[in-house]
Amino acid sequence: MDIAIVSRLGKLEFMAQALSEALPEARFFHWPEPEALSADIALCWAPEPGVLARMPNLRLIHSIGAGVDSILADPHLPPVPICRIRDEGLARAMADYVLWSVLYFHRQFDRVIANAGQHIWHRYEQRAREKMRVGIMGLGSIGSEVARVLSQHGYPVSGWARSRKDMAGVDVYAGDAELPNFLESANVLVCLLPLTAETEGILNHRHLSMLPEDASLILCSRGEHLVVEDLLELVKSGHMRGAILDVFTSEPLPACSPLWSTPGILVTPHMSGLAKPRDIASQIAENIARLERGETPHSVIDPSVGY
Ligand code: OXD
Repeated sequence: MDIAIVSRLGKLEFMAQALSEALPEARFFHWPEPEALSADIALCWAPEPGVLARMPNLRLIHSIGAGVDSILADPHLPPVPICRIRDEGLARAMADYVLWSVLYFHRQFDRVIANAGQHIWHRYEQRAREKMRVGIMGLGSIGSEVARVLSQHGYPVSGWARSRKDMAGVDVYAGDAELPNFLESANVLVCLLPLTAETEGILNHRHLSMLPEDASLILCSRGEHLVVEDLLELVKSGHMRGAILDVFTSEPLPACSPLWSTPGILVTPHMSGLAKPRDIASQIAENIARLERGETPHSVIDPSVGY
């Protein structure tokens, strides 16, 4: 079994040990080593467009993350299954990140931390939890876990997805027609959408200005969902209270980005959910074993919808 690691980010060394332990029989090649082109399986993160189409023996493309947008960005993908990582640990880690972020705004740590920098002692009136409605965009495996954890903590939770779903304790809105009603009630908006042609730029002036006054944004999906200038304008004008941003179109976020220094905006380094290399490698190994047995691998995505 020959496995190619295909990534513009290099050899993905952090995965090396876990992969060789989970797949002891496999031989690994790193694109652009020429042997990578004969591989049976490609493990990818942001592959260079066109490379996968040059692999005639390819039977499976596997993302090493939950997102597949950087793979689907290749217009010349060969017709083989594409799988993603689906990890409870990752969903739980993202739920922790979102819970922390909601508490940060709810308990006004954003204001208190800014005041502390100027040695200002000011105790804010505490806002009732019931008045902090959290709106979650994207109700896949990660969004559902985040919704579950937040509602367990007593927050009113709404969710928005492409199609209707039934979720205990969550007011679900579906499709474009229900997006305005969903946004109008979200005091904290959490974006966990997959990146597709329909969702790119969805966090724009029109949609963000539908949020109630003083609302905040938590972005841990993809930087491409957000129109940065629109957020900056709404935060500076005071319509929005602030944002916690974990993902950016260019990572690491360049030092010159105004996001670093705009009051109310907190930048974190794409840390909201990091699956453990061993968990990633064992899912990949399990999917390869399924393929060998002629079974459908787990977490195959549908390229026509983008996730
Ligand atoms: C992922 C990510 O897609 O970390 O797994 O963004």
